[in-house]
Amino acid sequence: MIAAAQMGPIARTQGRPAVVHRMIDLMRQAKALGAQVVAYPEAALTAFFPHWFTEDEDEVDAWFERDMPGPQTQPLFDEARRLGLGFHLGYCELDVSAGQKRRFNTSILVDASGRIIGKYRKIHLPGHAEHRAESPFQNLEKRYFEVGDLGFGAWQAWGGVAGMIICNDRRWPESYRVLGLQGAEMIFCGYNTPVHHPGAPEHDRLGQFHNELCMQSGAYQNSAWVIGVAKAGLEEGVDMIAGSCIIAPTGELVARCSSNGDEVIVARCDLDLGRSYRETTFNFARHRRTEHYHMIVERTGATPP
Ligand code: CDV
Repeated sequence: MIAAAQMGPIARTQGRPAVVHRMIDLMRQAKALGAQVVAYPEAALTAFFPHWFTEDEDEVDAWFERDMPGPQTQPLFDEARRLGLGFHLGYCELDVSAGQKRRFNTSILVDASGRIIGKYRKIHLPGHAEHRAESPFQNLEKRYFEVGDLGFGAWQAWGGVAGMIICNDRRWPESYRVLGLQGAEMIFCGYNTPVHHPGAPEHDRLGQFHNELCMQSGAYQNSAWVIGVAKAGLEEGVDMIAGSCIIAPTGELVARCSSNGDEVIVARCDLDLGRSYRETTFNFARHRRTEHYHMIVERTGATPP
């Protein structure tokens, strides 16, 4: 049984202890519903600060975690261990090594003993790096984060193979395919997605449709369960879509949040369901025709798949 723990808005002033308290409450609900693992959203520990511009380095660093677990996140790990529950967590990572400071939009998988078993750093960073003062809100991920340098990894977890993508990654078929090629059976994806697209308001009415469209096709085409988890609701003036959901390898949406706030949903994720697709319709070894993809690339000069 897998749980998705959607989170409602986090105020700019809400500190980590209060957020972790909310997360522990969600974790207990997940356990009570019979979950073996609970998944939290992208950048789950804070408000989604890339919506605001600042040049103050200390202010930026304050949104990041230097250690995981650190003193303020340790209670989450302790409670997971006490409950015997694994979890998926999105957070903003400040990596200081060899005197160099780097910032990533990161997620981890933690097993029931509290051990970090997998780490992913977001690859598809949306938005822009320059200040757009005229915009009602911004997406400054290209300013505050580096492109992830760990690739799309897959790990043995919860009786199968688990992988991670983060928010905008879910719109790109190659994110799922690189995981599918490694046999991923469960793909965790946290997101912070505004209802309004300042650059293309004509897309706004389709936000929820596109959210489901990309995750459902990613699940089906790669024979994997996809667990999509939102940070939702009106956060510091930015309205964000909800609709956290658990999607089967059939492409069917089997559980979906109904609120814009903190909410837990669960689904019994039968990994044999993925196997049946992986061995038939999407048997990559038998049916993929990669040599033809390369012929097209050579003829057209397109980017290789
Ligand atoms: N956090 C994100 O990656 N959000 C993007 C928005 C900015 C379009 C998304 O793809 O949902």
